[in-house]
Amino acid sequence: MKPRSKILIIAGSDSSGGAGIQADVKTATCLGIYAMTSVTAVTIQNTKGVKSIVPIPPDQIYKQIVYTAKDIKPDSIKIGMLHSTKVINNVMKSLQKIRTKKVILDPVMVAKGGSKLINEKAIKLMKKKLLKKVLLITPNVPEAEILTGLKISTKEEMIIASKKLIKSGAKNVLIKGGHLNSKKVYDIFVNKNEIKIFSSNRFKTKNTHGTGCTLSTAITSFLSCGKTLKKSCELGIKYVNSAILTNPKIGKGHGPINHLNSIKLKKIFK
Ligand code: PXL
Repeated sequence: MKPRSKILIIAGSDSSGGAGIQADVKTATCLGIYAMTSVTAVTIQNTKGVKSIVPIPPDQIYKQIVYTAKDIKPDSIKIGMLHSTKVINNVMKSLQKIRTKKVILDPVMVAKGGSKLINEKAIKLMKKKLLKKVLLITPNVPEAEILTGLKISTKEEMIIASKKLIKSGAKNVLIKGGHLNSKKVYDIFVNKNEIKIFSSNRFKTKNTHGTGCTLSTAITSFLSCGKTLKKSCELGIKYVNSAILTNPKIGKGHGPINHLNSIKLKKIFK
């Protein structure tokens, strides 16, 4: 096949390959999409945790975005790890310049092992400005709690938090329920006009590293080839569920999921 469309990914690198930009490029590729990147930070990590984080200078992040998009216009954009206010400001400036409407923000805050991937001031700026400039935000429950100041322990409280985010200026919100203790996993999609609850089976595994990155990029990918936002969320959730179910069980800690679940290899390459 040939690429169906083109996306730009603005995110941090995960040396272990399971999350961050590596997960994003794999996801887009396995869904038939051409992926461009702007790297915001380089992390040193394996499945057991993050060892260090080296930030990329904010003006370099800006230039990666603007110079790349000037040549190849992205159909949609995914934003992941943004660790400082300077990075957020540069990303906002670049988005204004390249004028792509379909922008998805995964408000990445903490890695699986507990390492912080964003500072406090940056969270405030994200809430105040960036949140309002994107088409969709995809927080997990702990991130939604920080963004709203609310405690979330049930599906109903997820809906209340989503509505609060809409009130504070978000256009569309998908809160991911994987962190709750419920038997099923509920992901809640909310905008001004509707509430849609996606219900999935919960798989018992510790290998869920990179699920958030993968979901937001899968949604960005489906959106880039013309599907509606709600359909893109539904298909993105399906792709992640299938990737968790078939996870390759590699690494000694929280292992990666299986991005290849959508792919069939031609016989001549086997
Ligand atoms: O899953 C959040 C995330 C995002 N971006 C990078 C990461 C992680 C988690 O480890 O390393 C670069």
